[in-house]
Amino acid sequence: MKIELINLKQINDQRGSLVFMEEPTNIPFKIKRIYYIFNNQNNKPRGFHAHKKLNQVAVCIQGSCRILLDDGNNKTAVILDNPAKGLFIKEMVWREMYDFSENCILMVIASRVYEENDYIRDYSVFKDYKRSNI
Ligand code: T46
Repeated sequence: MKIELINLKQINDQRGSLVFMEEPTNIPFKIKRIYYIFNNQNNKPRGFHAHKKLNQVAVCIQGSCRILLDDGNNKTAVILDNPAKGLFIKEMVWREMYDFSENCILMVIASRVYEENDYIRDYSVFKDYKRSNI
């Protein structure tokens, strides 16, 4: 599937670097929530779900990890290892995160508040949703 990476502007000066995320400049939805994933234990993978309505941008602000995206037909994996690169993860895309570096901090910008009933955590249910929405 097509991977959409967002190049976030990195502003460097003699003090260091700064990256900003702002709607609509570089985030394509109204930002409702921010969370981050860190302290990964024993390289345990995460994710293994899709969202019915949630759109997100994931940025590895420290270290690196891989994210596999699956639209129901095709799977593509991408490495996130740059704090100025955002991965746009649209609704109804299955995601798996793995290969976390020890220092990885994965920050996620989300279009909706947390809603457990927006998650599809069963891959066969995800495939059924995809089939019924063609
Ligand atoms: C996603 C990937 C990239 C909350 O209470 N509020 C929140 O905003 C979030 C994100 C999670 N939680 C709770 C729900 C679970 O009890 O935190 C626990 C861990 O969440 P989950 O197992 O869904 O975490 P991941 O890493 O598998 O998935 C997360 C996001 O949940 C998900 O939306 O797309 O990161």
